[in-house]
Amino acid sequence: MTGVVEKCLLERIEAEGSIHLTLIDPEKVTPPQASRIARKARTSGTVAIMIGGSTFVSAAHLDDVVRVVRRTVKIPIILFPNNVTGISRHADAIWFMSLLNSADPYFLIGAQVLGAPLVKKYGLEPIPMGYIIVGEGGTAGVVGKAIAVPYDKPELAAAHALAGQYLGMRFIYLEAGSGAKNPVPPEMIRAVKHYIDVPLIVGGGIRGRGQALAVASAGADIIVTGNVVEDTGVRRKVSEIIEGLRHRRQ
Ligand code: 1GP
Repeated sequence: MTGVVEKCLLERIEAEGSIHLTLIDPEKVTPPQASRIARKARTSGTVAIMIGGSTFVSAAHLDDVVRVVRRTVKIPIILFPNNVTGISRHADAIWFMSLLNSADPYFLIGAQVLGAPLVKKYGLEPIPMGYIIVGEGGTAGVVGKAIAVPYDKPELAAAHALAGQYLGMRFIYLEAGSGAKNPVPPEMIRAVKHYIDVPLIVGGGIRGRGQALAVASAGADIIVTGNVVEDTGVRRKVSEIIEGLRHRRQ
């Protein structure tokens, strides 16, 4: 069943072609910083705020960050958990995700079994998503014990993505790893997009307008940026990236 946050994402993709989501890593920010980032990103045109990171953060701090973002902006807040500890009752939705290329069953189904009852108890909207780590993979790749798909094997990424779709996942995420030197290459995005019918999310290493435009032009429906919003100049950076997406639509 499609919930309100998922509907909002789908409608915005339908209307705008490619949309932007801002990722806030609770580990890297204080609640006031998170509030500032969310406000500026919202003003710049980001559609929703994702909150999550690859390593450990206390439940209390995560709750504080989600609460303050909720007070600051009216756009959807979607959790992006790396584990059961990434679930907060104060968000609207959660990427209910499986790391499709993990060698560890915990990240394929174990954490999901532990987390599902909490998602229900907190009334969070679960959005099923297949997560695929590619290229360097970064911290997410190490923590998730991923066998990262090399950038020069787009057909392998496409096979993972299609398997995710056939298993019922309603979004597919190609993750280069936060702070990746190079974002997911256009050839890989094109190959995946060619195979699947569900929306494609791409993130990791996207720092500016040109990269956002390349990723969107290759077929990404949702672009996620995290690192750039942790630096100064959030509004300028996010505006520039969204400007890149608009350029593609013209
Ligand atoms: C990481 O894809 C996201 O999970 C965002 O990556 O921090 O490099 O923007 P960046």
